[in-house]
Amino acid sequence: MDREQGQFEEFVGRWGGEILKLWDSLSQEDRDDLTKVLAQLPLDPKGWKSLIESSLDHIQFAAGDKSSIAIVGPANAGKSTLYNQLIQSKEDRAKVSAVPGTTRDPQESEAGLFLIVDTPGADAAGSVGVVEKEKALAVAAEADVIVAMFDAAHGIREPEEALFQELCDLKKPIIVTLNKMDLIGKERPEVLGRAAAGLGIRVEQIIPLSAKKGEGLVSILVAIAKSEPRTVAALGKALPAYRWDLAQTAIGRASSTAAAIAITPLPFIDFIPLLGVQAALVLGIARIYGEKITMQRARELIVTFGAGMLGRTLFYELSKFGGPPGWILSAAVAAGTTVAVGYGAMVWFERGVKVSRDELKRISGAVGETLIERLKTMGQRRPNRKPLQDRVNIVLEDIGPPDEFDEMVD
Ligand SMILES: Nc1nc2c(ncn2[C@@H]2O[C@H](COP(=O)(O)OP(=O)(O)OP(=O)(O)O)[C@@H](O)[C@H]2O)c(=O)[nH]1
Ligand SMILES: [Mg+2]
Repeated sequence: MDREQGQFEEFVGRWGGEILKLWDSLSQEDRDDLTKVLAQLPLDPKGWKSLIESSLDHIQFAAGDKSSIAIVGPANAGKSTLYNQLIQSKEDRAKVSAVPGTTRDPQESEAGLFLIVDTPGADAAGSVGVVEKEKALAVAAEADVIVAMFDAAHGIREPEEALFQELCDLKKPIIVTLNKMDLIGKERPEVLGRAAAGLGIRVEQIIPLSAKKGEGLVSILVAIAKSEPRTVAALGKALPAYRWDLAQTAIGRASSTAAAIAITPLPFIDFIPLLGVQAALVLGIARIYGEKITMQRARELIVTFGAGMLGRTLFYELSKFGGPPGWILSAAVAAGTTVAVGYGAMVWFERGVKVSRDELKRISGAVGETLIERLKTMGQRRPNRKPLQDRVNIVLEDIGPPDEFDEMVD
């Protein structure tokens, strides 16, 4: 066995099934690429651990292929309405009606992405209700992600609580949504608060929705993408209209990961893992746009965008900003360049054009400056990775996408 192989085995041993599955799913070419990178890294368990923890979910986003999302909830909550909003093919449309219990069997769209399931509502009685609930739970148990939908007008009562508990027991990522919010007036906060209390979760964990009006759809998709990064490529494929939003979620995620990696003291040169995250981001964005590219190609694109130069320029520019602590500077440069690379990739795959270096410089500069300003409150000392990652995420969400890019896709 050669040295690379041995290193990889040890690496896998530590991180178990997750990585092994991912490794199996890669092409030989990608494996060779990765092996080359691994061979350059010294085997320091501490370095590995923090690096892998930071980037595992991001790798999953780039390489994962999960695609079944079950919409589960009491009868008449609006599950079929949401399903219809999300699927493309008109022939697959589910029947929607005011009569509870309209959907009797699980149905899937062509992409195999959304399974919709009925469960008996509060007033369901007799054997039909029980059978349906069993069908629902069986489908939910097979799904990669569960969207648990409740009815805002009906509220959370004992049967909903019981259903939610059973869904939680499946130990899958669950997105909770409260539908028919259009029927709720100014008592919105109370309705959301009561629902959260009834389900035993925080208000922020509930996504308010009006499936009928199509309000809140993006929030649901983004929540799915965040809770199970391995669904992102499938979501992009099935829902082209939302690719832009999905790609942005991916950029936010990669950039905060990049910031966290940049402040992790690693016994090797930090551009290697950073480049890895950026390559994974480009790969992931390509997959959102339905294009399969190799790791090698992703790296070539990053070079095409001029990211290396960007990092150095940005480092120089930002260090002039009142001499921020080193960790802030590293985080800002890493996140700023990753955002720029991500937007470069988005525009590349969406429109087939290359964004100018000046434009990328402007974007990374703006993101970097804002981060320096906003991270100062975290103090002089280098924080832990997770709080930093969370903070960077919040700042990036506040900044939003660069205006020009929004115009470009309109
Ligand atoms: N006001 C309002 N009505 C909605 C909304 N979503 C769905 N509805 C209505 O609620 C009723 C039930 O919708 P469906 O989509 O059939 O609900 P379901 O959960 O699939 O119902 P079953 O298949 O019977 O379990 C229909 O009359 C829909 O038009 C919404 O966001 N707002
Ligand atoms: Mg239905």
